[in-house]
Amino acid sequence: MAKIIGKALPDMPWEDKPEGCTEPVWRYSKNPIINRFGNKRSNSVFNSAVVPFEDGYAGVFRCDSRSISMDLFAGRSENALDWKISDEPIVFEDDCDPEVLRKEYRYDARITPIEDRYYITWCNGYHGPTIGVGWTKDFKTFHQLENAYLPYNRNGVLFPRKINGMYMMMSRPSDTGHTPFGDIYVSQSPDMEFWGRHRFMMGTVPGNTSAWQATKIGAGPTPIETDEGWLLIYHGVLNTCNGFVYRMGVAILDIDEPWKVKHRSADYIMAPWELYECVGDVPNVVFPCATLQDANTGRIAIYYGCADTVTGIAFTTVDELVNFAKEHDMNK
Ligand code: BMA
Repeated sequence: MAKIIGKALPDMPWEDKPEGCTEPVWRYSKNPIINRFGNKRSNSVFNSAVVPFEDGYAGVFRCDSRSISMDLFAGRSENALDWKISDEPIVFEDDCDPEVLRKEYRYDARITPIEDRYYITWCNGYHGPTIGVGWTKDFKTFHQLENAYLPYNRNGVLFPRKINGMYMMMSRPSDTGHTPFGDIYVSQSPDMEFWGRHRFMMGTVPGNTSAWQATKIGAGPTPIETDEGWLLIYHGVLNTCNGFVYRMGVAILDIDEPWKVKHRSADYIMAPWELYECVGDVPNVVFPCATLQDANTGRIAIYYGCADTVTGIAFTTVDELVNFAKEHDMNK
């Protein structure tokens, strides 16, 4: 039995695996949990992050507006299913270089609690996409730090604690457009400002052995610490005659040197099968950005964007994912 190293979260959303289901991940029966109309001006609400906060939950949501501009909005929930999302985008305090606050666009946030702060990373427009970094303690006042990298970069995802005394972040160097390539790297920082010691972690899989991740891959939710290593859920993309298709995969990373991949599944764990994942503003996308997990039971709820339009959740357990990564290991 694999074990989550972390906190108990007995009240997190959960449904047992349906009878007869042989998948490693199963969807919430009432998906999607957030529809297009998550706040006043939203065209779509997806690729968003949530964390346990105080006696409930807090989140940072990607709400694309009716003018199709991308920005981040704070939200709160008692049960992690019904969300109240602010109508006004997050405003960062002016306690940093004004150049950093210059806003072009922001999207696809992750939230990573480290020590007494909730760090937020997102795809931040700065002469092209790069990784924005900020933090909050209360989800009311937000502070922005320096962009982590030069453009162009996407899918910046922090590890939830220092490793060997360093903050560590995954990222996916990219281009200005709908990048037709992309591998995951890990970078280190002593202070959340200067990032270096860049290490290749894992890349696309060319050929015919795991084609769902042949075009590009990117880290998903904050990795989950387990007694088997870091559990990473990520997205993999295949370019088809109808455009990109986004699926989800799982890997287990070395706990001290997380750029070393111990196991990586050749089979996807989840793919766009349901109507709300296949029909929307961008069809055929499941895009995970957060999990909630309970260390006592090993339960995991994955929060994911569906067809770049609505937000869904899906359930699994640490055991399901660890076993799946080992059983379908592409290096076996
Ligand atoms: C990526 C990002 C994601 C989006 C995906 C599919 O490049 O923009 O936010 O979900 O494309 O459109």
